[in-house]
Amino acid sequence: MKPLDAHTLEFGSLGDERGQLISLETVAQIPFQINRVYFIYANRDGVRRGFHAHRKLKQVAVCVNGACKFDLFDGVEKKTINLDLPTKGLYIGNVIWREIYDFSPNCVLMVIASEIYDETDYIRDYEQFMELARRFNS
Ligand code: T46
Repeated sequence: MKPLDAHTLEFGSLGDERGQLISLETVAQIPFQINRVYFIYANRDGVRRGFHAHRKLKQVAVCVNGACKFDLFDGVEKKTINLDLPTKGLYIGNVIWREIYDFSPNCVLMVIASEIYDETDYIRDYEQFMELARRFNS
């Protein structure tokens, strides 16, 4: 059985007397070629997002401001990750169901992606996800 393909990453901050700066580069900090970046912010109170997996896409999520939580499930193993620091990233491999919740009012969630946007890469149907996950993750 494969372990759940998601883990946290620790980013070094280049701080000086003026403040902090974090640089994220392909390979050095991000374990794939970066092809897209998007931001999620101004979420309504109590909202949950995600509810899908990806066939091919790999991503790194970072709360550059505020905090939120990720529930991850590969069809066998579950993990909950609390993102609450700009120095903490979450790498998520493919065929992993994700739900994102507990967004703080000031949360800005930056997501770095390995591919450009492609709706056909999404598995939004839970039964379809479970069927693929059984083959892919066990
Ligand atoms: C993920 C979690 C963490 C685009 O047109 N381009 C894009 O790059 C993205 C990410 C989305 N969209 C469109 C698709 C929908 O019409 O924006 C709308 C909202 O996207 P979605 O409902 O997929 O948002 P979330 O927050 O449920 O999921 C997003 C990402 O889509 C997903 O890959 O892992 O954030």
